[in-house]
Amino acid sequence: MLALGWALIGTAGAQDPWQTVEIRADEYSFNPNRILVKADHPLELVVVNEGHEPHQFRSALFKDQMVEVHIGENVVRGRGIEIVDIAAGATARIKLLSPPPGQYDFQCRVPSHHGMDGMILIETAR
Ligand SMILES: [Cu+2]
Repeated sequence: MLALGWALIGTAGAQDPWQTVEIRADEYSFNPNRILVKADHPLELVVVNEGHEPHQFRSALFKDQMVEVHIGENVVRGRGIEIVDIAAGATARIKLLSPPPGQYDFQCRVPSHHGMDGMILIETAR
């Protein structure tokens, strides 16, 4: 259960629903590649690798944040996770409890994967 996964780093308020955004990766793009969400509300990025090659989801957004990444049965939780590697056919669920406002690039930097770029715009909630 989600709540258990977050138990170590605090619990999102019951009134604070998750913002879930699905992003599909393939050769060689992310779709969508422009994402708009609200700051300070829990965010789950579901990155689905629909391609035939491994892809990455990298973002400076994760740099100073506590992030929880689920890929299949594997869960990694920590601060400073900047690169999430996603095998062909796999799905990574990347969770942040309180995304900070700002504009954050994301990309895949596997050599020759040019064009796999995008942007997450996190707006201050009103
Ligand atoms: Cu790639």
